Amino acid sequence: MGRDKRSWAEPWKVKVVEPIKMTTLAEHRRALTEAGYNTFLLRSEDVYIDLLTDSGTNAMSDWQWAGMMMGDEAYAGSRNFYNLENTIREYYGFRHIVPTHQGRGAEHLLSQIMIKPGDVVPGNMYFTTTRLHQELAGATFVDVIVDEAHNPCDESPFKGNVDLGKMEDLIVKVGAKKIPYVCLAATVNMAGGQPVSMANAKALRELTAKHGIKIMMDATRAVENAYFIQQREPGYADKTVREILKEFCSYTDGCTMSGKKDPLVNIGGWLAINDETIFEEARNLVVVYEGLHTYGGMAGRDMEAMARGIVESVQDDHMRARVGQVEYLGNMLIEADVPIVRPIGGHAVYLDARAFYPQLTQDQFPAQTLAALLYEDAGVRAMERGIVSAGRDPKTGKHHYPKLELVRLTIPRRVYTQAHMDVTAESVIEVYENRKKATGLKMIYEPKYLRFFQARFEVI
Ligand code: P70
Repeated sequence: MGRDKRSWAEPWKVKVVEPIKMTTLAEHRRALTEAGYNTFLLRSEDVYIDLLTDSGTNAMSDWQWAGMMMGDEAYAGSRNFYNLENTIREYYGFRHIVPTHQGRGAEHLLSQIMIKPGDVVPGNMYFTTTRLHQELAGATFVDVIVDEAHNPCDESPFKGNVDLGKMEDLIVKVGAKKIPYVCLAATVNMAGGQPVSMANAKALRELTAKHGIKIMMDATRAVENAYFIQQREPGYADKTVREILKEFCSYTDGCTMSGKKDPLVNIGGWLAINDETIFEEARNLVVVYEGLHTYGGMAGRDMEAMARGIVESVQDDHMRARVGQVEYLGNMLIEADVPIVRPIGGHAVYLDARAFYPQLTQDQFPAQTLAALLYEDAGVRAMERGIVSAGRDPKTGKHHYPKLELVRLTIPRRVYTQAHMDVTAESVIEVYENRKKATGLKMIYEPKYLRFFQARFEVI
């Protein structure tokens, strides 16, 4: 076998372990009822394998932990801030950095500064917090992702791409003045962790430049996006993930960032922007909502850990093992004919709940049902990404009915082993075999904002 054909394996070994409780079926049933069939309301202690999210659940390296001891906890001008700022400039290439406590802090600042009431913000599929901040600032979100993204079976390699035709039509329809920026997410979480190609980013840059529209990237998983470009896009196989990331960012004007994903930490984020004026406003506004502009809600040690995490995140071997583990789980499910979103995404495997439960209408919450049944079976916690997550239209008050009705098995970085993936696949396959028995759920409590976090359900 050629050296380059061999299996991936983690480029690290384990130094510290955290015991997990081995839970029972009776315990799952009790916990599930108490949590109102919402996996967000389960206690972590009641979970065996936690695939709720890859957000803030990363394991840090010894080098990052060593950095935690180097925290400069000065109120102003911490050396860790300058290290973080330089690292972001070097790896992502943006000029100005405003630190925030996490991604939605950056989304809040960006939306408040750039959006005027009545504006329109196009994006390659919505993300929950991102769209809400745009709406709270007075904008309407318009989805301009390619149609393939809405079809779980379509195998196109770049299902995160922006449909440039939809984008042009929107510019003609509402006028460029009403579009402060395009929100370009790479990868696209709600589409199944699907990437955007370099060619698409470049073409979007050319189109928006003609109209004076900015591109603000959601860079939360842009390193995973860069890895997919290396693997799938002609001309990039010999470039490093690090080089590809920087080129991709060069077609955009700035980014919001949830540091809790790619950058391998448990908390943190930032807003990056090349424009001087927007930067000055953001640096001013951050002191109102987050903290001084040299910490933005993070401790000095958090900023140091994130700076070091960025350096580790772009290593090719890290990315190969990271995405390799997600693909390992996904391929086991494909072999067992379990319906999942294809191609397999960067941070998660997405189960197609509509295909599991054709007997349920979308109002009976198929994905919420599947997430609950999966937890009941084996204590594996997943996340609903369907109608509950999509929420309601703020104007009409009606449910959004997303085409995708998914359950996300999200893999934390450097946390679980291949054996955990095996156990997870066995449980998913069992739940799939019992699919005819599912009767759906009824929502009995619905909060106003981001309802999926706190909603409660009962079995029908
Ligand atoms: C997840 C997390 C966070 C996120 C993201 C993208 C593409 C921004 C953010 C916000 C956590 C989450 C958030 C809302 C609903 C469910 C889960 N995604 N952009 O699990 O960043 O959380 O740091 O404020 O994926 O996917 P932050």
